[in-house]
Amino acid sequence: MLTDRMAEALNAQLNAEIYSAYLYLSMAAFYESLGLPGFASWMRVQRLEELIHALKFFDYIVEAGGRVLLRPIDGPPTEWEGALGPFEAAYAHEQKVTGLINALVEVAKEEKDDATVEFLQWYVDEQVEEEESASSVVEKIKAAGGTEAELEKLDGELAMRS
Ligand code: OFO
Repeated sequence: MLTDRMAEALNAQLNAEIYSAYLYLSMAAFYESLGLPGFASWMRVQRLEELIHALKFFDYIVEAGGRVLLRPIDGPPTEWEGALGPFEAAYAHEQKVTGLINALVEVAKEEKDDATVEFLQWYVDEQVEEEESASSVVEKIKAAGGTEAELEKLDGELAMRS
């Protein structure tokens, strides 16, 4: 059984994961507007990953005897600087989410909730991948040097993400 504090913290993270999905969908829309469908496709896939993260919280709260409470989702930004802007923002966002997950682990430890500490380990590991996948694309965009041909090549590569 979750304590009230633990259930509240898990619900807040469920909300944050849905916000992440909304943010990445907004980035997909931005890339569509730049004529970079491969970049947009990468962001659409990321949006689905975030919904999976959210649903894992949903299921866990229910299984652990808590109540899921869906809250309003903040509106995401809609404009960034060029092709690099969204991925730089995505990397910064994932670093922030890592901090949120770490704080959640601390709450679970303070609540002496071993099951939730164990459940959260999946997210601790996942955040290492999340940061890496955003930062690796930041590096690729920088390496492309902003030329049209290189960006198009990278667009084709990012379109492969499934
Ligand atoms: Fe859910 O990991 Fe990204 O935000």
